[in-house]
Amino acid sequence: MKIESIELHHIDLPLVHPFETSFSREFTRPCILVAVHAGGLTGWGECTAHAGPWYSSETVETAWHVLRDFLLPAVLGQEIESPADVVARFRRVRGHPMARAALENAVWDLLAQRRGVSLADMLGGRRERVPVGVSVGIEPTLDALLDQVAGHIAEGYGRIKLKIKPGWDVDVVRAVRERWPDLPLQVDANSAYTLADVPVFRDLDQFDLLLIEQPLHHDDIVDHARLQAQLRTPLCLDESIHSPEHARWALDIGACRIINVKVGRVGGLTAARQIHDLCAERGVPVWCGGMLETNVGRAANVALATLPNFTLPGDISASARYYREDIAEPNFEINDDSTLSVPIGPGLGVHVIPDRLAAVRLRHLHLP
Ligand code: SMG
Ligand code: MG
Repeated sequence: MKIESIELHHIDLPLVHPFETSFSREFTRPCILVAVHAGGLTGWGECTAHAGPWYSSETVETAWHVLRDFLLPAVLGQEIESPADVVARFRRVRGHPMARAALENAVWDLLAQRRGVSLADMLGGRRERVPVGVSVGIEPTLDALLDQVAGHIAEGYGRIKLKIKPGWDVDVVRAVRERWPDLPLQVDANSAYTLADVPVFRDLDQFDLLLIEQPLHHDDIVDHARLQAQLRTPLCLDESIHSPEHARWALDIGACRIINVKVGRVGGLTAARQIHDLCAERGVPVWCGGMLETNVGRAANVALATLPNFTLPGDISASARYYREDIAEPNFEINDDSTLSVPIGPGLGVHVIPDRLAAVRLRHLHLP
């Protein structure tokens, strides 16, 4: 189908609770939403880049630039029949995976709508519900953290991820483990440590964690392989994996035993599914990471997590954990078995509410 026009919406949504990691404290979630128009249909994609280059080198501004000046011109007015056509047109662009993913994923939604199938069906997923957990940020005090964890368990979440950083690690994990001895628990350091911290990870190794996520440098696999060799707990890479090639290199050298797949970080649903397939072949479990998405990005994550090798719970919590009023409906709710239900409508299965989008919009572009 011929791509007739594309819109970029730069929005900023207030979070219901500040989210602190080893690198930043976020109060709102700025992001770009991409709308692709063709044949009377509109496909939506979300760019997961944040305001500053803290989680990754991409920002809202770099993504806006690359989308407007390079990616939109590569598909506007073109005949696109499959996501592979978009991937082929983006091949010349190095880096900027979150910008590429936003537009590629909007085309997936568009093409799924045209076929009248859900995005999960189009990806080849099988599940009707996907297992999820909640990622709990760093809190001002240990008591405040324990209250947060207790609240999320009461809401129905069966797996908790704790953000850690030097000075907020072993004691925090011990306190949570003592109070909930059987809770499926994992930690995420967002690259806050070095190999000099091996003793910290030896301590964390005693707590029966599901995994330790991205402890070392954000681009590293070599030091992670050295650390993994000394630990019983599986390491899981997040920031270090930007493509299927990165995933293969990391697995080849034993840098991790699990991979966190984020559609934005790896450059779109096509690459995300390739990483899923590679890991399935090698017997390596994957799970779907989160970037505080709106319901647009959340719906894409839920669809991705229906693939069979997404065997660990995703960081895909219910909409209410993030926003008082999302820009798209319906909201995702947590089921009593710690899952989210997969939308069955065509495409993403959520629809953007124009008034809500306009109310939080900072900038708008409609090309051509
Ligand atoms: O969407 O629930 C969510 C957040 C999950 O912890 C989460 N994401 O490194 O995995 C990660 C972080 C990145 C968030 S950037 C502020
Ligand atoms: Mg992470």
